[in-house]
Amino acid sequence: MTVVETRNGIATSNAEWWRSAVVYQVYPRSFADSDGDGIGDLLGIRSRLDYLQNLDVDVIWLSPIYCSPQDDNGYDISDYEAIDPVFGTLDDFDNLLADVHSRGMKLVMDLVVNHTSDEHPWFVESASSRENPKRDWYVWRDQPNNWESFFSGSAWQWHDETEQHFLHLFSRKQPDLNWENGDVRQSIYAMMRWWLDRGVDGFRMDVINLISKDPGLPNGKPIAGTPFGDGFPHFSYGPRVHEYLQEMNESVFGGRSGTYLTVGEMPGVTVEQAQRFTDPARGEVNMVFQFEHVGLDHGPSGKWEARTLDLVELKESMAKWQQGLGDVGWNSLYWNNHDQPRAVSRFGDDGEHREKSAQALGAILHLQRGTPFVYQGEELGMTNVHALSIDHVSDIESLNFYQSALAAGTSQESAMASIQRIGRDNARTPMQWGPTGGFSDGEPWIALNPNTTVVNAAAQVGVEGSVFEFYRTLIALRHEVPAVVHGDFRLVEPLHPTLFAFERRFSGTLLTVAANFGTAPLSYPIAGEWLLGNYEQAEGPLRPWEVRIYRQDVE
Ligand code: TEU
Repeated sequence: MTVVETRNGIATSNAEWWRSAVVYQVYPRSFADSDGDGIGDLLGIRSRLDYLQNLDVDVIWLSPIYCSPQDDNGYDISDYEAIDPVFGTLDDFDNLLADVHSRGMKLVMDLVVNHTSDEHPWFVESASSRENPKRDWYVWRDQPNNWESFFSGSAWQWHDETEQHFLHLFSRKQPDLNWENGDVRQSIYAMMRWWLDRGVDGFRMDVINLISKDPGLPNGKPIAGTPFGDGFPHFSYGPRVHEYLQEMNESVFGGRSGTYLTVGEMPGVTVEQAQRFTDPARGEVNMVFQFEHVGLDHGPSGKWEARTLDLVELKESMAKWQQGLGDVGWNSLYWNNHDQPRAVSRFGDDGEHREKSAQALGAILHLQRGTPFVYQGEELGMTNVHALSIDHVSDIESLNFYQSALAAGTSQESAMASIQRIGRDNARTPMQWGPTGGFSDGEPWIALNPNTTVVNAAAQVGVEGSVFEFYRTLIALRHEVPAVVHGDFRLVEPLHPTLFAFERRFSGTLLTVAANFGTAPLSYPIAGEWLLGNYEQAEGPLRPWEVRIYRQDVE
């Protein structure tokens, strides 16, 4: 391995550039529309690269842009090696990639290989007859088990023509691939190499801890009040998942001179499992997306049931992951993405203290150890939608939930309240470029959040004290202060109900980060020299949603 100086002046292996990088997630449908059809596209993204370069992010992760019937907004892929016409062409992609690279940034693709679309030629063949050579590429059974789909209802779909059921953990248009079949795996690895040959810099791997299932596909424990069982223990972290990831890593990245970023999305992953997945010595993935902190406000029956978020639990969870992946492995850091409600609405205060709380959340995340991911609009403090009616809901998960909740006797009001609180459309409204939107000249595919009049990029870029400029400073700190990247982590005052404070220590430097997650003045004296804050520098108690960062030299 070559040893190089990174821009923060620490000698590390350049193969590990992702440790000091900040990733920006683009949800292409909703980022920027160049042709006025109301749907964002590749040319739109290309026209906004100045904005991303100004923010100083290192990597762009694109949610899926492949050919797709768009049943799940592109997470249902019908051709892995073609761009959906709604987003552009392969030429547009190559031009975008070249522009990203010429600006010193990198680009990471979404890899969705737990399932394909039912319109993918592989599935079309597989479904054509029981004798077809690709029959075994998907999971077919005479009898379904009792697993429930993530998107409500049974995880099995009856297929009339060939008189068997097929497995779909997500929508019925997303049949699960059978990873036990070696030809399936080799075809996926070949496709990944095809993208690397085009020049991409890595992959974000969709639900990659679900690819190996318990081969017997046993019933799950019955879930009270439903006809279903909990299949999760049988379809996640299956017996061959490590073997598959090692095989993928070797077959796809082995022998290449380039170095790549890989992040596995892993619902339900534990710290112990994540250690194994991200231990560099095992050659699987660089980091995982874990879900613990975004599950703390879920009730016993799941995400649609509200539970009050407790700051002490949030701190405990985050500290656990910081410690657990401190010596071996690596963390990803995120507050939100295209599946989660907006961070400031969920963890902060999106009313009076929207800007301060968005900044405090930014600091708390970006100053932890790991690779931070910014979801488009988070850097502006974009919020949930709030006034949404079912006629305007677009997301398949929310629509299916609404139907099944009503069928089970839930009131319309209560089902809508759940969707407004935690539905995925909250994150998917168009990027707010200016006071009238600026996303598209046409009618956007999903309505803009009306607060674009006040919450928008034009009002923030270059404006001192804005959420955007604060994020820019946080990203710069990661690039410039080695303790941000490499420092160890210690939570202080773990039981304090409104203080979120921690220390990072590295090579003679101690950083202290302290935030007031409330509005009452909070005394927490910190030693050292002032580095950054989201208010005018002052002594005395922390003001509402104030965050302060101090630096001192230590032994
Ligand atoms: O998400 C997987 C996942 O487990 C959840 O976040 C899921 O979206 C849902 O909200 C559970 O309640 C990934 C993608 O990020 C998501 O957009 C896709 O819909 C899903 O996989 C299927 O590809």
